[in-house]
Amino acid sequence: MSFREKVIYQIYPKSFRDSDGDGVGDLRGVIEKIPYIASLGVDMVWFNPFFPSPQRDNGYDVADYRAVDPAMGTMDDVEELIARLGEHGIGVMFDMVFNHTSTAHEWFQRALAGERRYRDYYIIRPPQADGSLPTDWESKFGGPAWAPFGDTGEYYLHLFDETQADLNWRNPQVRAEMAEIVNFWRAKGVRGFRFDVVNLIGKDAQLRSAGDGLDGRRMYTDGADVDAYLRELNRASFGRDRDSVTVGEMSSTTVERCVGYSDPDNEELDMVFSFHHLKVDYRDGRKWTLMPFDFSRLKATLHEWAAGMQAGNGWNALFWTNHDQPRALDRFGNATVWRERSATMLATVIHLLRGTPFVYMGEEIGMTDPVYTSVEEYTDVEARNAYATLRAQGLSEADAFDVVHSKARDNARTPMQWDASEHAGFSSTVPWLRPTNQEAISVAAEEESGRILPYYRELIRLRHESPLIAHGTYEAWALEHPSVFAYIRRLESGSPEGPASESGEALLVLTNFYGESTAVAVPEEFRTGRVLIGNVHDDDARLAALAEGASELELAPYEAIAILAG
Ligand code: TEU
Repeated sequence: MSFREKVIYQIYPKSFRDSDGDGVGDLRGVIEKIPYIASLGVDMVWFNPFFPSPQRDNGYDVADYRAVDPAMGTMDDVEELIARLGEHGIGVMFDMVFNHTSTAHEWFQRALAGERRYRDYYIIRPPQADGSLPTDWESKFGGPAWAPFGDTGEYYLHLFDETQADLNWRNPQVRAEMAEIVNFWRAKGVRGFRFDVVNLIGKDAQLRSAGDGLDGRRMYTDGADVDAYLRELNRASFGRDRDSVTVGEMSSTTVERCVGYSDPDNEELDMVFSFHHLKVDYRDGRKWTLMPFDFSRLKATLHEWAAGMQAGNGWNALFWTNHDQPRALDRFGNATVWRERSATMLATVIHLLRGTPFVYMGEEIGMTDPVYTSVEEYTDVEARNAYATLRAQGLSEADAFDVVHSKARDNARTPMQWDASEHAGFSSTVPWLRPTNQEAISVAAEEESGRILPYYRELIRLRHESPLIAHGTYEAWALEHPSVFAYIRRLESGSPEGPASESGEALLVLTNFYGESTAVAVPEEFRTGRVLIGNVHDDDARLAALAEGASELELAPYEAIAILAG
């Protein structure tokens, strides 16, 4: 099965299920929940890092790529997990954090101890002649991107936390090490690999300052060498498996570069995560601000990426939420009045688009951001730094709290809500992050009478059954509509996966992003069509009106409807 036909489920292991009562999720907890995962119908599970780590960035500070953090389990547990998921035909995707290691990694420690070989694994520079830092680059988590390298008087680069030292990919030994790590996991049956911020591995060869008063990102993002490094990694590791599935996380990138990374002819990666559609509620492009989302920008961005990637033969990973993003329901839907409707609408947008859908744990039951009342409840290094910065900029405690409340990555990291019990069925004790509304939102409640979970199962089934959804082309529709996002998918009868019927197949997807009903034009070929899936169940009269000559369809609040051409 091609990655184009798959749906991938993301599990944040720290928050999925705690099997041993320490308040932190673990691999045995995931094993317990395999029947649930299998019931979703997903094809692969992406696990956030569970490798040994000081946990300064929740596992993205890896101290050993070939072992399991004792708090998460053992190597036996990983092997059992891979085998047991495999019995259900579900593959695993591991998170390869290859732009940087933890400073606790043996390589960094040996570099600090003066071993030349390992010093060359990192990016270490003396200060400039005037004593200032080597470049003007800033850390993504705030502050400068350089920290003192022991007492040598030199500095090492860290684009993220100070304990996440950037690796020197110009060094062929580093590249060989990374390929060997992938091969270590391939030998254990791992076929999926997600590469963390992988478009940052090819920094400016001379490591120059950007000098633009910004954060320096143009000097280290999408560098000229990234493609060559990816191709080399592909050939030396995952490219040897016909059934591998790879996705690169691309920070601040462009459609053009992502076409290059994911065009199969280039033999780099299968697909990319990009984030521009999740920045439409950033004021002036800055994350730690408050702003309602800009719908016209959201549409323009989704369209640009769908059309642009198709034109260049690239492939998108499709997602609304992950462990770094607040819950989409709170950003683009209405989590209070229209929770079920807006959750299923958002799901429809992603699952029927051209690309491979990713479901982030809890999204399929309509989980929302936690309702915390104190900044102390936020644990993430980025949120803590941001709060301090906002306060230093003069924001009141209340205003700084509001920003953190809506933007913190902790929002997506609260425990999976299995049932309404005190600790949400996640743990027998107080979890590391507190769930706040499991009485209303849980797997148990959804299984009993919810609408979101069955809808996700149906969307996942459709991706498997419909070559039109997996392989069809994308075409914009009603791009100027102020509240509807719409598109058409087509599968020509001549195409390899094409339908038997001579005319081909076509699907119209209409989604209303607002709580008021609105009318949208329907192209003639769909007026006598049939509904493939929708989240409002009184279609009949409206479709009859269309068949009798109406040219518009009235969409209910947050309605999603997909119509197959008749
Ligand atoms: O994230 C990369 C990244 O730059 C962002 O998602 C970032 O966390 C966010 O924009 C800050 O506002 C990846 C991982 O997904 C993330 O969890 C890690 O913290 C980061 O890399 C460093 O490894």
